[in-house]
Amino acid sequence: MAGRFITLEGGEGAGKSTLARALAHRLEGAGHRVVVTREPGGSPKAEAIRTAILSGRFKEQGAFAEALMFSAARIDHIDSLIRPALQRGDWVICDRFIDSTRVYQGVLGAVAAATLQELEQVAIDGVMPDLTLILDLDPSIGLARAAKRRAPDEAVDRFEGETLGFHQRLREAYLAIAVAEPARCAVLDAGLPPERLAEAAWSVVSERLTHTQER
Ligand code: Z5A
Repeated sequence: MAGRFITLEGGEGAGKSTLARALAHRLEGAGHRVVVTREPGGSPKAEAIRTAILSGRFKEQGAFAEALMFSAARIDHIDSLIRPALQRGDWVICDRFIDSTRVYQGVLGAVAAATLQELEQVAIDGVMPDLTLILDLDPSIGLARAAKRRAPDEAVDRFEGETLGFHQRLREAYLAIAVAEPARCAVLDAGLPPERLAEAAWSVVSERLTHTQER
């Protein structure tokens, strides 16, 4: 496809949304058209599924049911937003994608890797990220950031309410993906201040992707 597809991954409060905006700004400044989106969500149908999942309504049904819901949202998101944007030649920056399913439902939810792999292939139908930036952060810092941002009357979401041990295992699982797929993934130190993190991300993007699509 003509465009480039970047996904941002990492734990709660790692700074993915903040970095997505900063990267989009840099890419637009370099003359690219950019679509910033997120998962679960990114299209009206997928946003409706997001609301249902994050309310915790499917927790009782187990991790496999949640994986199916995330995949259903992903199929609509790809069909209605991501694939058309990439076909137009736009850059797409997506806050979370397949690695979140692998980590949350696979490693932490104990859904078999082979099952998730098949589900992933069906859901993405060939739309694989060109680059995945993994924002690595001590989970106690990420959770503190998320708590600070939350309004006093706002409840924690389905995953934020898990234990610190859960979030530590999540961090390790992301690092293992980066080791297994070095050509696609790059790990960034998400403990850096936002401007320095954006600079580090921009170096990776420039080095790995921009030379392949000068406008
Ligand atoms: N999930 C799943 O289980 N399976 C799947 O397949 C998919 C998702 C796709 C979505 O939650 C949940 O769905 C997610 C996994 C699961 N659950 N968790 N946890 P979400 O979208 O609501 O939450 P999130 O993805 O974790 O995003 P977040 O909490 O909004 O964090 P963020 O985007 O990484 O961070 P941020 O909004 O950019 O920044 C958070 C705060 O930190 C904010 O006040 C910033 O100003 C501050 N910040 C940002 N960057 C920095 C730096 N560099 N330094 C200091 N402070 C910073």
